[in-house]
Amino acid sequence: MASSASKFLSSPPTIQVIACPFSGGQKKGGVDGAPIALLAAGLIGQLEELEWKVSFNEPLAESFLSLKPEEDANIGKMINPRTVSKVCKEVGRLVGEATHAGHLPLTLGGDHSLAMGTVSGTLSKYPDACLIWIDAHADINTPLTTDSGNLHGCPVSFLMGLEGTDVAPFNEWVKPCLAPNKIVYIGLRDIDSGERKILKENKIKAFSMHEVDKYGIGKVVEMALDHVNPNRDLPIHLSYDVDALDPAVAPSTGTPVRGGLTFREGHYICESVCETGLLVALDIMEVNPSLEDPISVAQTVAVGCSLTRAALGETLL
Ligand SMILES: [Mn+2]
Repeated sequence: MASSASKFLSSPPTIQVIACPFSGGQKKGGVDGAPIALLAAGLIGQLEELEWKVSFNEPLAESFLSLKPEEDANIGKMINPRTVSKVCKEVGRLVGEATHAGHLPLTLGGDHSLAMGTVSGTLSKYPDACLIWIDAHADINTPLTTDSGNLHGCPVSFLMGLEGTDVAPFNEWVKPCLAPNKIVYIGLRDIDSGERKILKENKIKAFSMHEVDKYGIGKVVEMALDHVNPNRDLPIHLSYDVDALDPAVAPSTGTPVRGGLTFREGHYICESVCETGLLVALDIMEVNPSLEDPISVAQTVAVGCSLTRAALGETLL
């Protein structure tokens, strides 16, 4: 039986793999190929070797994942709003189902807009859970502050119910469920000016690469946990965007930014969260197997798998 399983899960500890081949939260094709690539790299067998029971949803059907462009015109600046809303709502339902069954949902994106669904699903079961967001970006633009209109840059603002997010079709199902003191970021280094203001005004805790350099990753993870989980007794949702890693480590992703986490820093975060025994949900987002040469793609997919294993019990010794 998986020794890394958190005390919140039922027995036998079970991972529910939710494969979301979805790219509608941003403009580059290919991120929808990530779940299949991660699975083809042997991820399920690797988790079984860590002694988890693994159940697997059929990937969300292609027909479900897009609308005809004429059916999904922009709303304000938001691109593909109806599709993103519909897909995230369904992902939220699946994550909610898994968590209520006492299983650990492992959501394989897809782009990071999906976290609107995954975090909603986790908080429906564990309203006191905290969120650890590993990313180069804060993903906290609102429909009012976004420049690009890409909803993968906005999920956190919807979860918090910030000004501008009370908008159809999202307000038909997204509940403002995340308090600003329940999230912590690690890895940030590319923040829009509107986001910088939001982070400041809401006193949201963020450890950028500057703090990683200054304190080292061990201290940063400890301070991050101290902020959102001071007594180490609350459930943790870990939402991991592989673009937090340096492009030398994870090159095949849609919005790479230089100066990111090293291979070990990236894995250390996962190992430390696992060691808390509090992990209840995991997202692995933004692997895009179509952007780079085959070697870089294989490297990025392999890192997606190894981060997942590290969060779910793999240790170096
Ligand atoms: Mn992201």
